[in-house]
Amino acid sequence: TIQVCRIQIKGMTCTSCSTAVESALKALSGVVGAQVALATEEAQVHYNPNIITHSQILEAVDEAGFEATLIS
Ligand code: 9UX
Repeated sequence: TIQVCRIQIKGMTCTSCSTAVESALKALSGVVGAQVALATEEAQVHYNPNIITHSQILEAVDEAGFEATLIS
């Protein structure tokens, strides 16, 4: 079953930042969809929990250069 998690992302200042984070998320194996909202500093990620954990999702955002915290 596909699950959805919400992530708070700090450090994004422009649309290129949010696009870069969104691309990094979508490139992850196990992630089936991702929307990053610059204004609210939030991302919503649809993922297959059998393939990827939310810690790995947070790690990918950190590696893209931003600070990620799990909301739900
Ligand atoms: Mo533009 Mo966003 O350099 O960091 S990508 S501000």
